[in-house]
Amino acid sequence: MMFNRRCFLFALALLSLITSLTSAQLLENPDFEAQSLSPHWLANAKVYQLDHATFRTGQSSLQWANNDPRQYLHARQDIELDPASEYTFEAWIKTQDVKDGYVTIAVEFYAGDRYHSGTYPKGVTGTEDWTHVKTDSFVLPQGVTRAHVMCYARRSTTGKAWFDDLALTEVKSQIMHSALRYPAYRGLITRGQQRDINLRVKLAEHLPADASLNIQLLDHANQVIQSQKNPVKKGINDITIQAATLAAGLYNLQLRLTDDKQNELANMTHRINVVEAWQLPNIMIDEHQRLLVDGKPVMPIGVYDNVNITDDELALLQNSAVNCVLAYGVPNRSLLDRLDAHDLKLIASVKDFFLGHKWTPKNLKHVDDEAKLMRPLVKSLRDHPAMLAWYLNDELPLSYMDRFKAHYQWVIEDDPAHPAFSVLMRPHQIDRYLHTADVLGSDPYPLPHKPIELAGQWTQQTVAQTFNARPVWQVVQAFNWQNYPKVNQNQTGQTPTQTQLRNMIWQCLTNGANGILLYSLYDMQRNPDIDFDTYWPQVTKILAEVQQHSQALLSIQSPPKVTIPSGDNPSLSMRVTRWQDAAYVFVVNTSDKPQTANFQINTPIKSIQELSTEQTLTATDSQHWQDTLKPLDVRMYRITTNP
Ligand SMILES: [Ca+2]
Repeated sequence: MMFNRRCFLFALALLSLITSLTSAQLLENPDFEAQSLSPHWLANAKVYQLDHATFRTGQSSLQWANNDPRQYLHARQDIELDPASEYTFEAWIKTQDVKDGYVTIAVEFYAGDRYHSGTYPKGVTGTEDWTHVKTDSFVLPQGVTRAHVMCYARRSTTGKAWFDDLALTEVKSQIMHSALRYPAYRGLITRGQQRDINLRVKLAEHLPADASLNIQLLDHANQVIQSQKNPVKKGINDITIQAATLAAGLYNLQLRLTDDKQNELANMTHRINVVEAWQLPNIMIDEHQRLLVDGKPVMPIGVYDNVNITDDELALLQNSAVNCVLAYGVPNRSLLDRLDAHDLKLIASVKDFFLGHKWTPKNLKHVDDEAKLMRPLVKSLRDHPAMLAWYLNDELPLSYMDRFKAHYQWVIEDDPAHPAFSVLMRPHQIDRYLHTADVLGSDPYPLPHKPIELAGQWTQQTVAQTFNARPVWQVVQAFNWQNYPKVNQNQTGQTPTQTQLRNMIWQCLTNGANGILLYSLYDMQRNPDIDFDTYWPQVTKILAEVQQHSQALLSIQSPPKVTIPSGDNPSLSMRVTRWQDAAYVFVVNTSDKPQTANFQINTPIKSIQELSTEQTLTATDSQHWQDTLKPLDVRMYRITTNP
């Protein structure tokens, strides 16, 4: 039993981590300057090697050498493409004595594991110096979920060749992205409290001049209640739509982007749902991007685990600041009962109900089965008091976009009372996922191979990409990469120390996250460099501190202005709030060197206390104080001010 469970845990964890190693760029290691081809390039060493003597730029290239015409091997990289965008793929190729074919590049598309189609530019043969090879621009065919870019030689080709300076470029992105900033959460407006609708529209670089946005508000009978036309520009457009007094009911806000001849360039519909105050769900997201449970703001403090979590483990969590569990596997009522008995809530995973990926349930054989399996499950658990949210997507790529939207729509229809959460691993394109979930997050796992600042940088990008219209719940590394040898090219790792874990969590919080989840409980139980009994008390201490300050963090009272003079301390991040009768300033030093900061506040200081040490500080003058933060330290000041 134990053995089976471990395998299960490992398999699920791997799914989540396999793709996390890739970063924001479209291709990894496109110039072959990294130390090894793996993990980004899958290339058979029989014919593919890094060559440090021949290269177009930098200090290396990819060499292909083949004497056996029966040997037909590819070097490839899996990539994520957006169905709404158009791309090109190009490379430089040098050849030597290439015969019976040519050396080239290609992009191949797959529907699940089934080959769908590809784009195959003509390549280079004979002996040629560096030659540019490029595909025509292409889009993702319908139904395709995966794509590979390839460097290879056609079947039966022999000789030697080099590849360098590859580029996969998005030549035309989706022209319009839009989100409601009010009412942001599922378009919910409480009748009688309505105010102007606030819409953010982001328009691509290739927007024609004199484009305009036609906006109509339609009621459930498709009667136009309101209509307006706005001129728009490239980039961000914030548009206000005056709210007429609306009766309770469903409305559609229809956007049509047109050029100067009234040709439609794009369209989008946002749902508006006017409800009576008593109809608001007990669990929801408010307009400040906070989770509300029974009307009160709550900071989700969670851990990843799975549906087989034991009662002993739940008891352990109950005695900590953890208030929710994200459980991999198919959720069930008995799990919810057990969580409820331990005062914990569930983020229930339905992330696997997609056709055509590695973890698709075996009984899901056709795309229609997704709804047949997922919707009854959602309906069967939605009334359980331990339900907190639905987990819709764990790092699946953009090619699933139409189905992300469908799954989200099912949750909205089948369970209006719980938000939907998705975690992505490319924070720079999270705006594409705005209409696939109510809550978004990203999962930087930087240590020890990447800078610890990644935790804050990803959070900042994620918050910016959601237009402040979605709460951001961040996933924080609490595992050692050595637990994942297959995807860890360095084969080394290190569990974040107490100082590093605290630092990463507070980087997320100071950059705008309103929830955090640790990845993962099962990793903490198997990290090779620190045993669980030593680590868990350190973790609970950090989480208790987050919980202690969660009401101050989530407070929406207008805060004072606190600044650190520019040029000073770029490695500090800060969140300033006001709660009850004091101002709170949370500051993180992401540097491994001490940092001295001079803080300025726009209101006269009466007293300053540093909360993690309970130390009283003395202000430099009525509006300044100075403090030195140790390497990777987090300081939290409670400041009372004179009126
Ligand atoms: Ca190179």
